[in-house]
Amino acid sequence: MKNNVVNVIGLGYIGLPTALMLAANGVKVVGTDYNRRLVETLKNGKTTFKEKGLEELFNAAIKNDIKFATEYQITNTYIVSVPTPYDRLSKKVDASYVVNAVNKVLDVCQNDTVIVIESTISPGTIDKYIRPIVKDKEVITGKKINLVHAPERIIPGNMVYELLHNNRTIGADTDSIGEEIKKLYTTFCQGNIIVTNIRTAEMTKVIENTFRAVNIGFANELAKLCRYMNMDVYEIIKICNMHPRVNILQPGPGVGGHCISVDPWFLVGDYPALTKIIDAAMKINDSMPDFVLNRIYEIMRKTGISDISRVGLYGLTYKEDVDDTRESPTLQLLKSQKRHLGNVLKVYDPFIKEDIVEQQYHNFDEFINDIDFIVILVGHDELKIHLDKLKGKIILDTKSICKNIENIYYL
Ligand code: SAJ
Repeated sequence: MKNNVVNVIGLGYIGLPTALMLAANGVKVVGTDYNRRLVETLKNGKTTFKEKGLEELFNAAIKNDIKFATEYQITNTYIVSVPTPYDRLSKKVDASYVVNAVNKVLDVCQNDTVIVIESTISPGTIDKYIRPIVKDKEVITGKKINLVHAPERIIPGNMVYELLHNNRTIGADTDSIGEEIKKLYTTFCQGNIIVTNIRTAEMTKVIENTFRAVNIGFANELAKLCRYMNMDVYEIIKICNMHPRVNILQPGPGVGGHCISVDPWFLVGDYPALTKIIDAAMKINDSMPDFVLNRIYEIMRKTGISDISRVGLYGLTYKEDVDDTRESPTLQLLKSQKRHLGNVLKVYDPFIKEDIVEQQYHNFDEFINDIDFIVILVGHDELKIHLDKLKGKIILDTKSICKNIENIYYL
């Protein structure tokens, strides 16, 4: 890199590990976030979320003098990693955070700057929303600005390992800029780095998550079909997956997280007539929390449990062993229950220390003591280790982690 400092904008689940990884590998980094509290926490030597290997990476980055700030830095290389939500009605991407960040970068950046967008965006977002503001600024200031899209691919729960080992895609307007940014990522990335154009990079990222969403949707549809036919979906999937070309994913209580439950909607929002399979799969995934609510009701009737206050949900995060509750199936289920004027169910999650829902427990034993019927929505390791504590309870196991236990029901 011609200049010294890389300014990483947005220090969330992706921006923070990326900034730390670059710094730990010898790149001069300033991480910027508009959230003062978050920046203060980092400056005080504390990480802002839990993730395997993050603490060690943080210490290595601090040793190499990483800085954190709320201000955008005057430099020539920026990595933008801010949220890209979607509009729930139109299903289209909401690029306003990215646009704001790029605008602020344009105010301070030097001539011959590269702005790398890591945030997931729908195909065409850079041409539609980012390029026009960059072009305007180039005309007004005479600065040359280069845009790059380098979508992140890391999975929460294994982020640090995947940052190091996953292959990556870099979309750029010219080979030389693509290669320059490839060199930057090569400071830590041991996977293959493909350089392509920006639209292709945008499309591949969304398609990767759509592939997974559609396949989870298929597994969830099988769960519903097998429930209706009174068959064991897990045995069926296990046998089918012994075929050399079949690899069905696992059904579950719904799909959460900020990616798989969101990104495919970008395509449906922009091209509704051409995305029928994606649309159907997303709707099936979104219907799973209600399907679980129905199962709870069915099982209560079958087992004679009439007191809803003796029913408890295990797990609030969107998947196992992370502390992230974004789009979590449990939160979707509680919302739906409330909409149907139901009494709120008891809830416990070892990863969530603050009260974020009503009737939330912070002690597993107390939670277990206060319920007769446990609904497993997340397969945290904590539960897998203590399955013996579920003895005597009615169990609805939506993650298929309990085997050979009495009174067990599945999806
Ligand atoms: N899930 C199922 N059944 C399965 C697998 C997952 O119901 O067989 C559920 C999970 O419980 C969870 C949701 O799907 O609620 C998503 O979890 P995940 O582990 O499949 O994926 P994410 O959202 O944590 O991370 C994904 C990854 N993308 C792909 O696997 C294609 C990750 O590599 C991306 O970086 C990330 O999205 C992202 O940021 O785009």
